[in-house]
Amino acid sequence: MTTNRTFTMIKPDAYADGHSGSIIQMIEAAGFKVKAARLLKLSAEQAGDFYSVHKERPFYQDLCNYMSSGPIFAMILEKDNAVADFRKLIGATDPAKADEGTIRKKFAKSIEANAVHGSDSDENAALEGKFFFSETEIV
Ligand code: YYY
Ligand code: MG
Repeated sequence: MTTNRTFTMIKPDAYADGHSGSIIQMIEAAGFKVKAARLLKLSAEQAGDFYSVHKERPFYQDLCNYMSSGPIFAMILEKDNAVADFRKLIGATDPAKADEGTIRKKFAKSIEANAVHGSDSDENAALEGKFFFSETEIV
């Protein structure tokens, strides 16, 4: 089912460095509406659950430690073709490969501290949104 929604997190470094406002500005300027938003700090266990699809990958433990190292800004976003358009807006996972004008090109520090998360499918967008928000928190 296509919902025209995606899920994003502003990751700990980008939040700590004070880039949340600039990142949300880029998101809104690209036509996304914020439907839910929440600032929180994940436990290492919650980060592990969120990224469990990567649990066999060599970077998994570092990623969980990083994602639980400080506050993150979680949001559900809405726009036509949200998942694909948001992936375009954030750019490649590795900021060295991200296109000019993308959020990761502008704010990512490394492949791990790459500023933002973006869902990779409608199915995952729905699951990831539910991980952080109840239906009543989506406005
Ligand atoms: O969806 P996306 O965030 O672009 O990349 P994924 O392949 O799903 O990996 C999730 C997350 O893991 C990535 O944003 C940073 C981290 N990571 C890493 O630290 N080192 C890698 N070689 C690949 C990914
Ligand atoms: Mg991914």
